[in-house]
Amino acid sequence: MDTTTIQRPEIQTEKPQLKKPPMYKVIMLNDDYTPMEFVVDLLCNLFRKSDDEASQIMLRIHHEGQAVCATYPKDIAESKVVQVENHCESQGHPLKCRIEAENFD
Ligand code: TYC
Repeated sequence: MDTTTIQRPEIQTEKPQLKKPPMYKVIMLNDDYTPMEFVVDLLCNLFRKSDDEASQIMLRIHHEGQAVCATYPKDIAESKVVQVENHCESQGHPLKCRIEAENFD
């Protein structure tokens, strides 16, 4: 009888490590000219906030100078900034926003 052992190739049992994409905060800045109602509408329409949440974020920006509106992967965060600023410019408002990397582990 042939007693040769057949060596099986190692079977990889570990799952491939799928990394979450780094996230970026969209931070909206205060100014003295953009109407409060316009900012609330913008937060509802572009960031899908409820009326209540949009009002809270708008007031935080107004009182503290800036606030985080939402976090997204980098390309989406950048495109939100462009959408916000294009919309504001088209309506004659100076509102600005910027992105900032979240702290990564
Ligand atoms: N400070 C503005 C006002 O008194 C309101 C405002 C809020 C403007 C948030 C910009 O990102 C902003 N009309």
